[in-house]
Amino acid sequence: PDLFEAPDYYNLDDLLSEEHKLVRDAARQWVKRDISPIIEEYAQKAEFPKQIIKGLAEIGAFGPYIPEEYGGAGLDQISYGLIMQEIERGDSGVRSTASVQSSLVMYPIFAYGSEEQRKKYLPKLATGEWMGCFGLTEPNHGSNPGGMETKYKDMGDHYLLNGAKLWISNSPFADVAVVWAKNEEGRIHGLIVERGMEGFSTPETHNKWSLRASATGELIFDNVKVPKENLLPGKSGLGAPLGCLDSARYGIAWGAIGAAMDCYDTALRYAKERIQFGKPIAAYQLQQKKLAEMITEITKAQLLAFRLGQLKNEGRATTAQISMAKRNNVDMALKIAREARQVLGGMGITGEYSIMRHMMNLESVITYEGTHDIHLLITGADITGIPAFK
Ligand code: TGC
Ligand code: FAD
Repeated sequence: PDLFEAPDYYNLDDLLSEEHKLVRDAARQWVKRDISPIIEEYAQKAEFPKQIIKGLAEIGAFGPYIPEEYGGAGLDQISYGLIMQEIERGDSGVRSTASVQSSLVMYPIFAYGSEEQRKKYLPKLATGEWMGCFGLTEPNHGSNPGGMETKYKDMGDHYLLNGAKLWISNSPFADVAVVWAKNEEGRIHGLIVERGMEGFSTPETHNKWSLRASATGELIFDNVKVPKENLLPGKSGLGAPLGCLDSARYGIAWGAIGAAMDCYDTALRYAKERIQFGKPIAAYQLQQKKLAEMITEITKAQLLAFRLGQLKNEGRATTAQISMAKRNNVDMALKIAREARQVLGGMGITGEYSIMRHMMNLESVITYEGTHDIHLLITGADITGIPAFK
C-alpha cells in the first residue's frame, strides 16, 4: 500500500517552483517512511504516535509560513498546502496535529502576540518541544462560537478564567492552549494557558470512530489564574479566532486532496489486479466510471487549491473563497473514499488498506473547522449579501 503514485492529470507540477517540489517530496518521503508503516496500528489502538512530532518539525510542518526568525520554515502558502496534502495522504489525524500547531497556535501568537510572546513560544512550538492546542468550541457553542460562555475577570494583577471547551485536538498532551474567552464586557480575547496552571485540566475524549490516531479532549478552567502577560494583545473580537480558521481551513483544502489521492491510487491499483468473471474489475464500465470521476474531481480540487494558494500568497484570498475550497475539497475526498472503498469490495473494510481509515477520518474533517453546512451558508451570505445563520 505504500507504493503511492501521486496523480497529476493536468501537469500541475509544471506550475510549481523547485522549492515547492523539494518541500513536497521531503514531506512525501517522510510520510512513506515514518507514517504509512505505523499509522494503521495507532489508529486501531486509538493513540497519537508521539514519536512523529520530531519528524513533523523537520519537514517544516510546524509553522511552514512563520518567518525563520521565529523558528518557522519561512515558506510560501503553496508549500504550506503541499505539506498538508502529503501529510493527509498519510492520515487526517496527523495533518490535524500539524494544522493546529501551525495555524491555530503559532499563527495567533505570531499575528496577535507581543514580541515577548513570539520569542517565548514560537521557536519551541516550531521544533515540537512544546505542543499547542486551540480552544474555541464549547459544549453549547460549536457552529456559533460567538455565543461562548468561557469568561475571564480582571483581578488586578492577573485574570481569573472559568469555563470549558470541548472537541479540542491535541488537548490531552498540549503544553500550551490558545483559549478564546470573553472579558467582563463580553469582548472575545485570546489567552495563552499553560499546562500546570492550577485549575486547568484536559480530559481525553474516548470512543471516537474517526481521527483515532489524533488525541481529542476537553479544556476545563476552574478559577485558573492567568498572568496578564498571557493575553494576546494584537486583536480581539470573534474576528480574531476566525482569522486563524482562515489559515487552517486553507491547509485543509489541500490536505483533503492528499486523502483523496491515496484512496484513488489504492482503488486504481486494486481494480487493475483484482480478477472477477475472468477479467480485471478495471475492465468493467461501472468501475471505470468510479475511477474516471475520482480523477476528474481530484484534478478540479487541485486547481482550486492551487489558485487559492496564489491568492493567499498575494494576500487576496477572502474568507468566502477559502470556505468554498474547504467545503468542496473535503466533500470530494469523502465521496471518493466511499466509492474507493466499494471498489475494494470486502477488502475495503479492513485495515490492510488505508481507505476505510481515510473515510472515517474525513467524517470529522467535514465537520470541524466549520461544518459542510456552515461553509455553504458562508458562500450564500457572500453572494447574496444576506447571512442566513441566524
Ligand atoms: P460574523 O458577524 O460574521 O463575524 C463576527 C466578526 O468577525 C469578523 N470576521 C472575520 N474577521 C477575520 N477573519 C474572518 N475570517 C472573519 N469572519 C468574520 C466580522 O467582520 C465580525 O467583525 P466585527 O468587528 O463586526 O465584530 O459572525 P457570526 O457570529 O455571524 O458567525 C459567522 C460564522 C457562522 C461563519 C462563524 O461563526 C463560523 O465560521 N462558525 C464555524 C465555527 C468553526 O469553524 N469552528 C472551528 C473550531 S476550530 C476547529 O474545528 C479545529 S479542528 C482541528 C484541525 O484544524 O485539524
Ligand atoms: P453544531 O454546531 O451543534 O451543529 C450540528 C449540526 O447543525 C451540523 O450539521 C451543522 O451544520 C448544523 N447547523 C448549525 N448551525 C446551523 C445553521 N445556522 N443553519 C443550518 N444548519 C446549522 N474545535 C476547536 O475549537 N478546536 C479544535 O481543536 C477542534 N478539534 C476538533 C476535532 C474533532 C475530531 C472534532 C469532531 C471537532 C473538533 N472541533 C474543534 C470542534 C468543531 O469545530 C465543531 O465540532 C464544529 O464547529 C461543529 O460544532 P458542533 O459539533 O457543536 O455542531
